[in-house]
Amino acid sequence: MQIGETSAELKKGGKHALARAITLVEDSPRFAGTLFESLGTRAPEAMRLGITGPPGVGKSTIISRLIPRILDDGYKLGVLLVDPTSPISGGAVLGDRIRLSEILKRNDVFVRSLASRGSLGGVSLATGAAIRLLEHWGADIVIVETVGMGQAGTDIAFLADVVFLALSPGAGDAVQTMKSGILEVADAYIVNKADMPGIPSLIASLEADLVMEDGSSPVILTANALKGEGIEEVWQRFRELRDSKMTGDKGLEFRKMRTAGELKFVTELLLRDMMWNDAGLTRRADELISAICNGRADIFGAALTLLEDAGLDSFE
Ligand SMILES: Nc1nc2c(ncn2[C@@H]2O[C@H](COP(=O)(O)OP(=O)(O)O)[C@@H](O)[C@H]2O)c(=O)[nH]1
Ligand SMILES: [Mg+2]
Repeated sequence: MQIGETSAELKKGGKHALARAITLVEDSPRFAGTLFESLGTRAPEAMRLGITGPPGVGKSTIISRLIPRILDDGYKLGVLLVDPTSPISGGAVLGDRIRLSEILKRNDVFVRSLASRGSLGGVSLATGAAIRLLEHWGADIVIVETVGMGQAGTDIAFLADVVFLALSPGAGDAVQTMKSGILEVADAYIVNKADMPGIPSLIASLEADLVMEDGSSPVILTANALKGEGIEEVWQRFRELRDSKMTGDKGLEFRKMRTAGELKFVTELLLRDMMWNDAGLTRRADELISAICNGRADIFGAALTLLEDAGLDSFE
């Protein structure tokens, strides 16, 4: 199918076209440009919720509980899982899983896994692009699940309006290694598996580690996602936090900061893609590699030569 046809179908709300479009941007960043050009004017922004945290704490289970709740409010919903190890229905109890699979057939919900391309839950170009494709498809809300621990995985803050960090007892040790990383980019915390022992001490260690800028206490919610308890609170708090963070001058500042990060990221990625797919530059690189190995050139000199050949020689 042609890109033009795919984008027309996608804008009409076609789930197959949306899936095809996401595959296209995953497979080739270069085609993303053509695709977005054919999609035309910018789609309205969705409300974006990031749910991150160590593996196994119940992120997917929380999301599988949020899906019917959000649809009940009449919103069109897109879910991206940058964590293929944990399918969306993986955490749900049997009866719910059957019900969820029925729900996922609806036209107002779309769930898709994305490869994290090697980085630990790190978001790829495809994640940002897929969010925008979901917006063109008409999503009001987009949820992104990522694996986030310590310094790794903080990129989610560049894509989501509000980030919830999910933890569970047993992942308590993880809190110690999370300082100055994912712990700080989170807007709120979900302590999941409330049915298990160790909840109070996990909350206490979180509170001890979190000093909010304005002296207020951090938002720490508890949930038992398996039973669906605490999910309503997650949904309500998301909307409150989103409203306060994304409106007014502060919201505009945040959007700019976020856009700057993403623009840089995408530009660098496209540059890399262009350079290493250029036959002339690849040949030149091969020559330079031999020269370096033979002691006739140094790495930095060779790199600058490549950039010069690519037309990027004006370091001012
Ligand atoms: N006891 C208990 N187990 C849960 C709860 N929520 C999720 N789980 C289980 O924890 C495991 C990991 O859940 P999953 O949602 O895949 O975690 P993720 O890796 O963070 O996405 C699954 O076996 C779930 O059934 C909960 O509230 N209580
Ligand atoms: Mg998961």
